[in-house]
Amino acid sequence: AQIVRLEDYRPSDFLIDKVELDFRLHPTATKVTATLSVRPNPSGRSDVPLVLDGDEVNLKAIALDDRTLEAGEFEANPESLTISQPPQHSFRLTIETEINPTANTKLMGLYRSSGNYCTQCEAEGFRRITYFLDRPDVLAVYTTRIEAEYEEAPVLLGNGNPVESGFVEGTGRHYAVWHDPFPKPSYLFALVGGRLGRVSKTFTTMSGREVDIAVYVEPGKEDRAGYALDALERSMIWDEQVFGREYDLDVFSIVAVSDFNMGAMENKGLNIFNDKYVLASPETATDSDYANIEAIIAHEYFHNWSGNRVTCRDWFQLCLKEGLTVFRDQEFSSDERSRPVHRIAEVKALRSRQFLEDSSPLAHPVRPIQYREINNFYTATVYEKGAEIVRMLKTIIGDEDFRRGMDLYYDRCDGRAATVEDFLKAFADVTGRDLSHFARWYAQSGTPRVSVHGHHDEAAKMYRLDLRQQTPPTPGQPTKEPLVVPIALGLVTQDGQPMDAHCERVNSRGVFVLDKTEDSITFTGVASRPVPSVFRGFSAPVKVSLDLSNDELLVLLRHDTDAFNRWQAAQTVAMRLLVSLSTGTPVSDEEMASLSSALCAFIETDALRDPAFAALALTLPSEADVAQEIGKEVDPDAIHRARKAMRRHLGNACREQLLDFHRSLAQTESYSPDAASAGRRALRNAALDLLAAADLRTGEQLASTQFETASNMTDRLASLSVLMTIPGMVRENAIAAFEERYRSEPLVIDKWFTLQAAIPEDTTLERVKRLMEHPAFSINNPNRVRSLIGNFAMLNQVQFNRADGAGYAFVASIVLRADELNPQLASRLLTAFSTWRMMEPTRRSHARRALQSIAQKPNLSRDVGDIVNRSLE
Ligand code: B3K
Ligand code: ZN
Repeated sequence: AQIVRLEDYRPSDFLIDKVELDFRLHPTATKVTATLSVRPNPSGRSDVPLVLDGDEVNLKAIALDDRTLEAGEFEANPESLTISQPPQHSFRLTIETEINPTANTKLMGLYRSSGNYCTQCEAEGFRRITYFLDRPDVLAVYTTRIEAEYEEAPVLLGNGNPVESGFVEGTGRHYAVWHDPFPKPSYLFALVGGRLGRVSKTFTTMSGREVDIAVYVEPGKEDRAGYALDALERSMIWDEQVFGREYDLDVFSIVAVSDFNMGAMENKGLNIFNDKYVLASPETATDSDYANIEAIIAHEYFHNWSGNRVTCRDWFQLCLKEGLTVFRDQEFSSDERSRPVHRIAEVKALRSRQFLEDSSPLAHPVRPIQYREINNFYTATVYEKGAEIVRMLKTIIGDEDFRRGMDLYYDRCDGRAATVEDFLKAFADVTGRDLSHFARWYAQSGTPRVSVHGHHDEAAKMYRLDLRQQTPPTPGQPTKEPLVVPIALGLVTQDGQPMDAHCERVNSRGVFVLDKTEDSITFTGVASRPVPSVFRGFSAPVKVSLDLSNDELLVLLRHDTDAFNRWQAAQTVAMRLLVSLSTGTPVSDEEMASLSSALCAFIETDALRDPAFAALALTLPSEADVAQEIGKEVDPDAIHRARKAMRRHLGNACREQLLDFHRSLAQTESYSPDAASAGRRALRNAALDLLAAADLRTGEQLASTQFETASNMTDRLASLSVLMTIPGMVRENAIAAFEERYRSEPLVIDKWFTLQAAIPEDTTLERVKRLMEHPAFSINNPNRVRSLIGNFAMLNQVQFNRADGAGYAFVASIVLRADELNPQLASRLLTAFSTWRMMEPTRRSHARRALQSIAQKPNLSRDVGDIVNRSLE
C-alpha cells in the first residue's frame, strides 16, 4: 500500500471555500448533492488536474458551473474523481452521489445505527459521502439541507446553527437546513437523522450569549442523559475560566449512538458519541463510567477550540489537537475531582497503554513521519504521550507563561490549519526561550529511562544527585538523542521530614531540567543522608530507576509531601517484589512483611482521609504491568501466581482493617457519582478484593451478600468481579442472576461479557466462544466485540497468552472475521498482539504463527495489513 510521508506535504492545488450539501435520506439509497465552490490555490501549482478523493463512491451526475459534464471531460472511479483541465478561476462543481447507509458496516461515512442515520468523517470518511479534497487543510463554510421521511427521522441535525425547517407538502417528508459559519475541514462534518429523545438547557456564555445545549438519546433513555448534560455545562464554564475560551454557535448538541468505532467525535456543534459515554444511571453505570463520561464530554467540547477553531494542517499533526485536548480534559477532571488521584489514574493508563506501545513493534513518534493508514495512529502515543509533552512544557515554563502562550497560539492560528511548530512558536515567543531541543519529544519515539544515584558527603553537608538518561532503540530509530526532561524533586529526611536543602539549579517551582545524557546537581545544607523524592507528580513520561532501598521508599509512602510519589513509592516496592516472585528470585518473608506492614500502617492512619487514594495504594501493579517491567522471556502464568500470592499476603496482613473498611464504608445514603463518594466505594471494594484473595470463603460470602444487596452498579459489579475469582456454583448463579436482571441493557451486558472474558481459568476460551452465540452479542457492534473479545485479549493475560497458542489463534480468527465488516475494529483488536515479542519462546512462536496466518490472508484491509506487517517486522 501507498505510504504517506510528512516530508512530502505540499499545499492543496485547489481550495474549496463553500460547500452546499443536500441529503435525501433513505435507508438504502440516500441521494447526496454537493455543490462545491472551488478555486485554484495561489500557493499551489497551476495548470494541474483537479483530483478529488473518494471511497466506494457511487457517482450519479456531475456538472461544472451548471453544465453537465460529458464522459471524457472527467474521469471517475469509486476512489477518485479527476477533472484534467479545470478552469483557472473560481467555479462550481455539482456532484450527485448515492449511498447505502444500511450496508455501511465500516461505520465510516454515512451509516445507520439502531435505525438512525449518523456520520463519522474523521479521518477520511467524508470521501465516502461525496468526492472531495478530503484533507484537513482545506477549510470551507458548509450549508446542509437534510430531508427525510418524517416518521422515520423526526429529528434532523447538522453542523452550525439551524436556519430553516418545514414539511415538503403532501409527501410525508420534512427537511431542515443548517449553516455553519466557521470554516472547517471535511472531517468535522456531521449529520444526524432519526427518532431521538432530548434533554436540554440554556447556557449563557461569559459574554452573555445564549446557547441551547442538548443531549439526544434513544427515546425512553432521557433520564440517563442528565449527567452528560451536566458535564457539558461544567466543561463550558471551565474552558471559559481556565483558558478564556467561549463557545461560538447558538446550539451545541450531543447525540448518543449504539454503533460507533471509538469513544466520540468532535464534529462542529454536533458531537456524536458512543452511547457508552453518554448514558448513565446508578443502576446501570459504575463510578468509572461516570468519570469517563465526564472526561469524554469535556474532551470533545474542548476540541471546539483545540481542533476545530484551530485545526491540523495534515494528519501528521494529529497530536496538535489530540495531545493538547487530552491535556485539557485531564486538567478539567483534576479540577473537578481530586488532582493527585486523577494524576495517578492518568499515569497508570499511560504506563499500561503508551509505555507498552513505545516498547512494542508499533512504537512511533508522537508526530509520526509516515503512515499507511492514518486510522491506525489514533494511539496512546499521539493522545497520552502527546498530553504529557504539553504538561512538561507547562512544568518548564510555569503556569502564567503557559496561559499566555496558549492565548497567543489561539490568536494566531484561529481559523487556520496549524502545525506543531506553530504551537511551540507561540510559547517560544512569549517566553523568549529556544524550544527546539524540547521539540525532540515530538520526533523521537521510545520511553526514556532515567537513573538517579545519590551521594551524601556528611562532612561537607552536601548531597549530589547523578542523573542519567537513555532511550532504547525503536523501529526505524536505532540511535537516540537526549531529551529535555523536567524533574520536579525534593529531599526528605530518613524519618520523613521535608528538608530545607538548597540547589541553585532547581528553580523556585522545585524543577530541575535535565537536557543532557548525564548531569549532576548538588544540594547544600544537607546534614544527614536524605531520601530523594524525584519526578514528583510524574513530571516527565519516563521510566525511573532509583538506588533507594525498599525501606527508604516506604519512608516516602508515609511522609512525602507529594501524593503521587507516596503512591509511586509503594508501587515501586511492590513491583520489585512481583518481578522477583515471577522470575524465581527468592523473596524473604521480611521483604514481603515490610511492604504489607507499611501499607497496613498507612491505611490505618490515612485511608479515611482520602479513600480513593488509599484504594489506589492497595492496588498492586497489574499482571500486564509486571510483564512489561520484566520485558523479555515473559511467563504470564508465573506472573499470575506471583500477584495472587502477594494479594493473599496483603489481604491476610491487613485483614482486620480491611474487614472494618468493608463494614463501615457500606453505602447508606442514596447513590451520588461525586468523587468523594466514589472514593469510599473504591476503598471498600479494594478491601473486598484483598479479603477474597486472602480467604476464598470469606470473600465468597462477603461478595455474594454485597452482590445481592447492592444499591448501585459500582458495588454490584465489584462484588461480581470478586466472585469471578472464586470458581463454583455461587459464581455461576451470580452470573446467571446478573444476566437475567440486565438482559435488555446492552451496555450492562458488555460488563457481563468483560468479567467473564477476564476469568483466569483454562475454560475461559470456551466460555468466550459460547458467549459469542449469546443473543446480545453481535460481531457488527464494536462495543460488544471489544467487551467480549477485546477484553479477553487485553485483560486476560494468562488465557490470551495460553501456552498452547489457542488464545492467539482464536483472536486472530476474530480479527479476520471482523476485518470483512469493519477494518478499524479489526485492527484495534489486533494491537493486542503488540506484546508478543516479549513472551517466552513457546508462546512467541505460537503468536508469530497467528500473526502470519493473518498476514497471509488475501484482501486484508489496509488497516489490518498495516498493523500485522509492523507487528511482524
Ligand atoms: N477525534 C476523534 C477520533 C477520531 C478517530 C478516527 N479514527 C475523537 C477524539 O479524539 O476526540
Ligand atoms: Zn480528541
